[in-house]
Amino acid sequence: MTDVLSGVGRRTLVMGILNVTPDSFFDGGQFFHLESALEHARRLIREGADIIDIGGESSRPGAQPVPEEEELRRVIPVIRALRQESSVPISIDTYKASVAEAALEAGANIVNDISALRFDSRMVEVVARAGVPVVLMHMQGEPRTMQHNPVYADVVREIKEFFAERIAFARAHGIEKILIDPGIGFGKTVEHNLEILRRLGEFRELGCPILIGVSRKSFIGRLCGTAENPLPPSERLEGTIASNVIAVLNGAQIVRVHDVAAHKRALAIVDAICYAGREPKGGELYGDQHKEAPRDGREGRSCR
Ligand code: 7PJ
Repeated sequence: MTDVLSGVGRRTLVMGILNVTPDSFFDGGQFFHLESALEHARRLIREGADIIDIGGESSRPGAQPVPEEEELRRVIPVIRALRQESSVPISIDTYKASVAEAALEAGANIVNDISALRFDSRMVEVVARAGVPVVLMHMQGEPRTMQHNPVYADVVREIKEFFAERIAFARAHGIEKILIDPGIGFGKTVEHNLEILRRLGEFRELGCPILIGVSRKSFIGRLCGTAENPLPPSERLEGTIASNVIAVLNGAQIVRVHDVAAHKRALAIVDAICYAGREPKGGELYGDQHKEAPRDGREGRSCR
């Protein structure tokens, strides 16, 4: 397979979420069994997903860790079966090196690590050896406790410093294809999430493609409802699209979503406006990462 992310910088890529967990907050575990997981994957592909992100451990706030054998039992059969019938790029959403390794062996093409290679010391070697792209996501704390009073002096500055260190670490171990993700909802208040989306352009200075995951997250429920009575996840599509449009305007190149069809339509418009007649620039394609970094991280896309 050629570079699975060759579209980056030419249009916005859509990563479709496939949760293979009994406790996933939105799909409520309905895709836990192999056949229903595959059916959902097929639907995401039909709707135009550029990447399928498969995860076997819920990382929603307060979630308990899943034992390695259970995570393997959930995701590996799905990856193997999906790879049999489709060449769609598959990313594995895990922070466990053994799960990433087995997933890559079963046909996955990208490692999406919410811990940015920190939780499992072997992960960096697994990714480096496979030569695949990695998503480095920022999180303050750990899923079980991360929403207990997260504090930052300057949320964007601190996440940028975190990325600078993590990118250097990954490169020092021979990883070349690096995506960054500020980790919306992972140890962040509603205000932190909003500030990250507002100032997302500042992350472009780091020279790595930016991935964003806002899909149906709780800040949308709170803003569309109230803190005491948030809009439920099933009602958060419009807020999700609004957030993703802003993220793309501010430099996100990949959006991680539950609702692929709706985003393909919305992004057809956004991309027609923002990507028109535009060649990929530095920081948007691998290999160009050190060339022509935007001088002012606050500047928007070409449409501004
Ligand atoms: C994210 C993720 C995210 C990346 C989850 C959920 C919680 N991976 N895995 N970015 N979120 N890279 O989908 O609500 O935001 S699990």
